[in-house]
Amino acid sequence: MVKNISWTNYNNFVDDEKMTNICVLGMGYIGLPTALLFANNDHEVVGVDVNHRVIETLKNETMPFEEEGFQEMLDNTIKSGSFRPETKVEDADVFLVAVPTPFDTDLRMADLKYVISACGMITPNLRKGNLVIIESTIPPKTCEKQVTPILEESGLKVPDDISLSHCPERAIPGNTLHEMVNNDRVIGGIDDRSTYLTAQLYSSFVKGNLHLTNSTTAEMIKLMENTFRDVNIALANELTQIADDYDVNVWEAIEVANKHPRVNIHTPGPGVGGHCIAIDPWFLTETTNKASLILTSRQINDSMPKYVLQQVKSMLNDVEKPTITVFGVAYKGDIGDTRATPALKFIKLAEKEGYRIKIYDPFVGEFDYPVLGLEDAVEESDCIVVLTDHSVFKEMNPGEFCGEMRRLNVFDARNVINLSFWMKCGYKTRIIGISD
Ligand code: SAJ
Repeated sequence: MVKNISWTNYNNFVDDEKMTNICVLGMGYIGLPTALLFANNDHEVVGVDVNHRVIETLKNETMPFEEEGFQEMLDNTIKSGSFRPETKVEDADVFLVAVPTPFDTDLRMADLKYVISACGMITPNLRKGNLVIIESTIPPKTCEKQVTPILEESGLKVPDDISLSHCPERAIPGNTLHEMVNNDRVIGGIDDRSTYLTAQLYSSFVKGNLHLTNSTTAEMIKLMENTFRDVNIALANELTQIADDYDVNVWEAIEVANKHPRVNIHTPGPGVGGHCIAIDPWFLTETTNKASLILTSRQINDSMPKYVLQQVKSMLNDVEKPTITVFGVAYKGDIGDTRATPALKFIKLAEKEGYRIKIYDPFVGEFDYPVLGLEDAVEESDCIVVLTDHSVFKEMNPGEFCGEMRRLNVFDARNVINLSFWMKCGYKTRIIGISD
């Protein structure tokens, strides 16, 4: 049963355990911020990654990615010695695994190779009394069935000698620091002692509530949250297509429907990207044959790049081999992350139609296709297609580059552009979910 933390109960299980030294495996978007927060809150943290380049970058006191607030924390904790980046696992009181869980696209299930390998790296350093925490997103029963046997290769027993918990991260990229500190956390131990130890540890920096449960429930809760969002976005995307048939402005309809106290329809768009929302529903459903709504929602969201392309095609009927400029390939606004971005599918489908593609994204450096400066990207273009809700697109004045374009068309798959600016310049405009 999920219960709020009770420190009375907690005292029955935990007797001032020493949890000062933490070894965090995986210095990515979650592991590194988590390591820095512990190091900033009275722990001695070793941050381990098998990628030597990442460790070198950290040793030079540079964040490998941008997230507000963490550069300063890295400077301070490296200087004070409370955070040390290393390539090898070291003895510790607590081992925290925050490595990626890739999606196996052929099998449509979680690929646990990094979690398994990280647990294997810990095993030689395990001592009686250690706590192991898995933060990586994992399918239900992974702690019990996959992690426990690996840790027991040490000769120690889970949970008698080693405590084990799942404590999924729930912070949103772009606002990681605020959400890691202020969001509620779910903590699920393999037994009560594991749960309480983990709660004690996270209470050093988490200001939100700690919800205590068992490991399998925690694994499922994390996947349910992201699946809820995926299904809700799919509903918005399906309603958009239905509204188009009725010539209804779906944005207005959703806004008014959401005034109802118990309705909260999400926002339609060109599809769902990132490493979480588009993937976690597959982790939840990989061993069940009872999922239908969840899988249909995945299909709807995956079909959105095609829907956007159909709309763009209808604007360019009379143009032979059009050149289109994609505005935004990041999977969402104001970040440079392109993991599983729906823009990639849109671009590949458009190329198959014989379109020439140019890309502008002020946040993205590296991508599967060249990312150009604004002027190059719009030169001789027949249509701009907005796929990401970057703030810069909201106030962009197209007057500055009208002259570079061959034809003045814009399709906005995020409903972010300032229509009056574009219409004033003579653009033919279309927005997803708003019929002509
Ligand atoms: N999107 C829509 N319509 C919406 C909301 C989002 O089309 O109404 C699209 C976005 O454009 C993006 C994708 O969905 O392509 C996912 O973006 P997101 O902002 O919904 O989520 P992520 O993947 O950045 O982060 C999610 C968060 N989960 C929830 O909000 C339930 C975050 O709290 C999790 O920590 C993160 O997944 C994770 O790591 O699991």
